[in-house]
Amino acid sequence: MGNRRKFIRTAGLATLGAMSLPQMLKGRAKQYSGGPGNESSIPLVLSTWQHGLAANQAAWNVLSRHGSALDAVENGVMQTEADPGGQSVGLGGLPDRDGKVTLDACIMDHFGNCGSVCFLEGILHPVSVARLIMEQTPHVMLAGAGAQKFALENGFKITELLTGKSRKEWENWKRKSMYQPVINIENHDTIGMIALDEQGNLAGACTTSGIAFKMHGRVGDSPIIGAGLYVDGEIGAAVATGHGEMVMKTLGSFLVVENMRRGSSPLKACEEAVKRITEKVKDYEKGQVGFLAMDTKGNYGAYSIHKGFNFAIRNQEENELIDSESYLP
Ligand code: SD4
Repeated sequence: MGNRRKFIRTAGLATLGAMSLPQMLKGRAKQYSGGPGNESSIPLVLSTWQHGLAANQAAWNVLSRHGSALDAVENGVMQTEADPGGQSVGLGGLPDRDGKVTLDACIMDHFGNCGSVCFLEGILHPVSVARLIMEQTPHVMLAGAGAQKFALENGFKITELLTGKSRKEWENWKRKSMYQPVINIENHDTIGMIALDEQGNLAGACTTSGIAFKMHGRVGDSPIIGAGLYVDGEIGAAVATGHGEMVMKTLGSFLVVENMRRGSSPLKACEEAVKRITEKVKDYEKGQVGFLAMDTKGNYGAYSIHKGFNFAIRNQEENELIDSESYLP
């Protein structure tokens, strides 16, 4: 890794060890300086939202022991899937309007191998099912009952994912039966993670219970390769979070990677993809979308429609939360 390791950073980040994890969780995100020079040392892992701090740490446990980016992103997002406190991912996720927790997830490596599950119920680690589909079937995506059958046949167990807290929130929601998601509140916290290992290989994973109180059967962007996640081992990787329909209409993560292919920095590439949404999607200001990207050299960037999106970075020196730039204040 020697000559690939770079220590140029522009985000002004604190060194690891200066804060405990609980302190970091309480702390406000730093303002991200943006620009093409956001270069980090590698290995490096980035993920969406505050829960990314803990997820990144799980990924770092793999990367720091010379592990692959693919193993790191799976291990990283599994941490979030198993955390009952997060109400947009796995255990404890808010259900759909019928009271069912239905999960979407995908994973992709630097060769372009990918696997995905959608509308999956009762399985704690959809990302691992996605990886198994990638590695052991001729397919990319399995849905619903078929995905669950495949998981059970391969040793996964049924887990009750609806916690008391999420059930109560669903029951309260049903009383009002309003479907007006609150930006950065009700529908955030999908985990999208991208990592670059010391071999210089990229991988990404994305996992979510989707938009709270969605229609039963609704599938968002997160399991759609090119929408919620895209990795091109020669160019870079990107993940999306937020209002999935807007991401799907513009194939957001693929667009971010294609923008990088044409020479945009990760930050600029994310900004251009957000601008595409603002140009093509009606009422875009009613939803939030954030993109997070890195290239093969460890340059990274993030951009969202609304202020409020942040991401976590973990490398040798730091484990920190950073505010993304945004189109709207
Ligand atoms: C979805 N994109 O299902 C997901 C939700 C999300 O942060 O990202 N929340 O539309």
